[in-house]
Amino acid sequence: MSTPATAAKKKVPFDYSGYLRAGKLPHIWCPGCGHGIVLKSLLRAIDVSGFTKDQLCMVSGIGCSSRTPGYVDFKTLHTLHGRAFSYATGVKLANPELKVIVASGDGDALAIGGNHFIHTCRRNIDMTILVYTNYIYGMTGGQYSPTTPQGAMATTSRYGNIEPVFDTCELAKASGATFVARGTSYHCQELEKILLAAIKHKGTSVVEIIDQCPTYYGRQNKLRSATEMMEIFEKNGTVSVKQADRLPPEKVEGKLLRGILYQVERPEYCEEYDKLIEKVRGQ
Ligand SMILES: Cc1ncc(C[n+]2csc(CCOP(=O)(O)OP(=O)(O)O)c2C)c(N)n1
Ligand code: SF4
Repeated sequence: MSTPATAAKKKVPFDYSGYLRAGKLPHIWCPGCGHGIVLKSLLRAIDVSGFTKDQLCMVSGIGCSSRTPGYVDFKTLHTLHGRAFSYATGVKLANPELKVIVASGDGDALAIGGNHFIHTCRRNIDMTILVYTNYIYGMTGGQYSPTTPQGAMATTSRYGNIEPVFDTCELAKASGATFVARGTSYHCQELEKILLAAIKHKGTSVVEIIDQCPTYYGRQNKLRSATEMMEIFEKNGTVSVKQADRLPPEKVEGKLLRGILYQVERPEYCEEYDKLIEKVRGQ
């Protein structure tokens, strides 16, 4: 199989097939959906991470983004809406040697699963959480989610959403996550690097990924194509942390920051649990 590095050197495309379950394809995603782009960035990151397929476990709840584990040839678990973090915690505690990756939509992670999300971050258990922010509930037909912008249309906000949004990254940081980052489906090579750093981090790493749902968010908000939606991520919706440092504040205001926003070291939950077992056994 060609790795991203060897593929680039040989000028041949990276071969994703070794990481995919051919029998599960074609995937369910609509044309133009961002979730497939994110999967490709993730697989390239995994390829350079050094983790073998058997060392990885991908867990999800329910939603279009939560279908991702079905397509990858790792250990996988497709669970209940909003409960991926609980299952992932169980997997990690039972098998601390596994690298656990959670795929969760903004509805799955922040609405029905919001409580599980904050407590997972608080524990700093070693897992990588991907929050797919497409501003809507995709799978169930376009209801508004905790990240739907104020004023935006959804099937449950026909006159515009009046609810303020969650800042996913601030929420993760405040809850105790030790690695917090943001990327987009437009900046897919940058996303690959962010995901690699997140996978390598020990503790809870949260990566918010801004991606597009052209079918429900796009159509209801007069964004006529996936390209138009991704151009917003590129042109006026986001700015990288590196660029932001060099720009005057008025050019950064109102934009989402991309890149690694926060990283610290703190005791990891499974290790603390093991120490406790040793202590109790020694008494
Ligand atoms: C307990 C429960 N409540 C509601 C649902 C219906 N449901 C399935 S997916 C979903 C929302 C998915 O949206 P999101 O998590 O943002 O992911 P996306 O589809 O946009 O990737 C809902 C409400 C369910 N399956 N189970
Ligand atoms: S409904 Fe939206 S999120 Fe779901 S597959 Fe289609 S474009 Fe993607």
